[in-house]
Amino acid sequence: MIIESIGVQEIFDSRGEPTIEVELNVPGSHSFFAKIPSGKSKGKNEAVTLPFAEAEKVLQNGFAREIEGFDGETVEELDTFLLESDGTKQKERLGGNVMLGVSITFARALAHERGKELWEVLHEEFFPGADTAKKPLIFANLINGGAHADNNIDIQEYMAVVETKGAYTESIQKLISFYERLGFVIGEERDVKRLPIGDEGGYSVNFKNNFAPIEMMEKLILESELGDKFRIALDAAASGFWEDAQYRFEGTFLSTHELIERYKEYFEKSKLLCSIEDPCDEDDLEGFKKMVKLADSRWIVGDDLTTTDPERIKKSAQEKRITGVIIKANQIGTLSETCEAIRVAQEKGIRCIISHRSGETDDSFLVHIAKACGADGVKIGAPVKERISKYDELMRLYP
Ligand code: 2PG
Ligand code: MG
Repeated sequence: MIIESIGVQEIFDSRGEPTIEVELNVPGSHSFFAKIPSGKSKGKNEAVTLPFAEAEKVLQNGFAREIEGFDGETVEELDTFLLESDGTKQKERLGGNVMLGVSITFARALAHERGKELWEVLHEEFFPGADTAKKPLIFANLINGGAHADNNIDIQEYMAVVETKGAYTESIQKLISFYERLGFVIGEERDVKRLPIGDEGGYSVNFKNNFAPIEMMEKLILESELGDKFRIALDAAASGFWEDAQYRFEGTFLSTHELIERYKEYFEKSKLLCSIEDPCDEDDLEGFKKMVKLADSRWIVGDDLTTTDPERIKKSAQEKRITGVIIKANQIGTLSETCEAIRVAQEKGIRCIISHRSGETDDSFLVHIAKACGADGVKIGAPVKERISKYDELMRLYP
């Protein structure tokens, strides 16, 4: 597959923030596109995101010419070329967002040439033994707090975790009804008709404390007789409330030990709480370790801690800081490294959740990564706006 040219356009994500779309042209007048999402609560070690104007400059200042005429038959060949051309630790020269756009469009071009889907190309190259029929759990963020919302809640995300045995259509229908019902109950309690919505489509209102949203979701799940299909997960995104080596939580400062005591209470009070992402700050490694011990069979998931970096995931798994990991391709910047991160996690027995960003586009490449590797979960936000494309793609890819 020969690359004829590449280009970059400015587009806007679900938060109305600028991001980029990459275009790749191959001989025969075929063009392929990739829209890159963007995050707000980022890990320190994520690949650099270049703003559109700088991304355009990178192309004009030589990279567009450098890549013209590239010829390769695998995603890895292309990514090796990109990594060599960038030559920096955090993709400062080319930008992780530009590199990922080129990586995805090239994989899409290979898929087109072979008459295949993107997920098939990734499966064949990176995960030949994986079970592509395995249905990932859906992690749908229904109540937003932290950096993603304008309310008094410190925890960033309260998610419904939906298990699908039959067709996705049915479980997604149940999720939509549940999301609406939750909105109705929250609105009725506060006597408001239109509820404010956070960055990922979840309701963004005040609660009496950080546990109250769990309580409300649990009550509603049980009342709706969904207790066998729905559970609850949190993304604490604790780096967001870590200040001077303490956690600012419900208006007071807590030590790691005190914060973990709160989570312990949550586990005791909630039967359905099954997973906590980034329960501690990304540098509070001992905190993560204690959480894994406390959590038993519940998942302790790394995101800011691990930043889709194979080395960081390996270390975190070996040190028993996590039992699950969030995979976000734009945290690392190429598909090959993303797939390597998944392979490392799978080898270490760590669950993989392929995730969106808070600033999403209608590009659904994450669902293809999930199917290619037989992921344990997909994290895609509430079933609204740009996120609907991910739900649609789930239904299409797992008929
Ligand atoms: C997270 C994500 C997605 P952001 O923290 O897991 O939910 O948010 O894209 O802002 O990092
Ligand atoms: Mg997170």
